[in-house]
Amino acid sequence: MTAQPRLIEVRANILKENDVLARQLRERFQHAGVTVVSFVSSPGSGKTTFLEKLTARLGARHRIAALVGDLATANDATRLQRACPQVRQITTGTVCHLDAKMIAAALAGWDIEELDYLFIENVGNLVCPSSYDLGEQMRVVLLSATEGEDKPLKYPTIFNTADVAMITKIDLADAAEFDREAARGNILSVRPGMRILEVSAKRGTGMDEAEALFESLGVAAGRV
Ligand SMILES: Nc1nc2c(ncn2[C@@H]2O[C@H](COP(=O)(O)OP(=O)(O)O)[C@@H](O)[C@H]2O)c(=O)[nH]1
Ligand SMILES: [Mg+2]
Repeated sequence: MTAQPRLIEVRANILKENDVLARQLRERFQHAGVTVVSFVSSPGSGKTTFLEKLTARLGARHRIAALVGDLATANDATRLQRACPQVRQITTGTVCHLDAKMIAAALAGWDIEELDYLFIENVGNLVCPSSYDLGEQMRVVLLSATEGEDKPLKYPTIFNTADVAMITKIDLADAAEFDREAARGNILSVRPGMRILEVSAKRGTGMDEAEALFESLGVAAGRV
């Protein structure tokens, strides 16, 4: 029998280590009563814009914090700070995703027992983040109206590892000749029954429904 290439072995070990750490994080979050939601998408799909608007709404009634990941710069943390003062930027250098170890390190010094919600913006990428559990309770994958309807078919794994899909920049759908029904069909063909939201963070379209979803998540968990 041919031996497994070493690279595959190392990768399997890294993922296993991440899963163990993510499980510990999930237990810690549950124990602390904090609802943790992560957001994944390609760069520029509108994660930070959506989070700016969502945290402004939820922040009026709940204690919220955010972690944001990028290869470089603290731009997103600076943007989010206005609506969500408790925010930390994770800069990954050359790494194309966040992992459970980075989340655990970024939480150092925070009393998560004091939080109702923790939002995590992953590094913009439709590939790498799918393999890394962050201990979150819900993962939301964003697809903007300017990216094309076929992305769920090309990047099925990220849609399969997410719980909810959010079509963003819906205000640009007509200009981009974005076929909403085709996009929904593609999402559902990859992940039958997946909940799909349509939003425009700029115009406010769909934001009530999005806010209600996160409210219900906290209430269902008995946390807020
Ligand atoms: N028209 C429109 N533009 C948006 C919307 N949401 C975000 N954008 C724009 O899309 C660009 C990327 O948004 P950003 O939130 O930084 O995306 P991220 O990289 O996924 O965090 C920015 O120029 C935003 O102003 C939206 O709902 N409608
Ligand atoms: Mg961003």
